[in-house]
Amino acid sequence: MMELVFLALGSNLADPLQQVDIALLALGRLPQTSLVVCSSYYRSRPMGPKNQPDYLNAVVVLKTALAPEELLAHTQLIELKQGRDRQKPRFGPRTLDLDILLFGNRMIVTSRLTVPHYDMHNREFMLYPLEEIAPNLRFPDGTLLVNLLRNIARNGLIFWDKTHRVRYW
Ligand code: A4P
Ligand code: MG
Repeated sequence: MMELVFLALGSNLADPLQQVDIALLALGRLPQTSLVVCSSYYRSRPMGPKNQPDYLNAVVVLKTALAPEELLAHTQLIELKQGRDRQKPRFGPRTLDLDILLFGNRMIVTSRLTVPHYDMHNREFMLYPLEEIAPNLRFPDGTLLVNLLRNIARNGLIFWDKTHRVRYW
């Protein structure tokens, strides 16, 4: 069975634009998986320590027959290949972060995976890109994305640059 997955991308080191472009290519090549759409690229203020660069954030939709933990293994491998250093401090800068936001309508809690993402409802850099590609989105608990967005300020969230807009595959 193919499921729709929403994945968040974040980068604020080593040329974020290139990091995210390369990650999209890698995601498009995953087994039993296809890319459906990617949001615009956004520039966001760092959450956590302020003495780090702005982030490039985006959200993509994948269609996959992989199991959730199989997909996680693949996304972690992509992070590692792109120079991700897991020793760095919590909320610190990173070359590439791939977080699974939603996996179909499933609620998953294992030692390795919590889906929906535990903090997405507080993060403007996840919710606004989501709104761009799935304005009518409803979460597994019934919450509507538009209702979450009412309480979340943009906090300086802007487009990364003029040339990046939604792309469909
Ligand atoms: N894990 C559990 N659930 C999931 C999931 N839904 N998706 C586990 C992905 N992984 C999940 O992740 C730690 C462990 O979480 C994994 O081993 C996996 O089994 P990680 O990627 O190694 O650690 P992390 O992402 O650095 O976690 P941390 O430190 O909690 O960082 P956050 O919460 O992801 O925040 N500011 C802006 N503007 N934009 C950003 O994107 N990102 C962060 C990182 C900080 N500030 C930011 C941004
Ligand atoms: Mg992560």
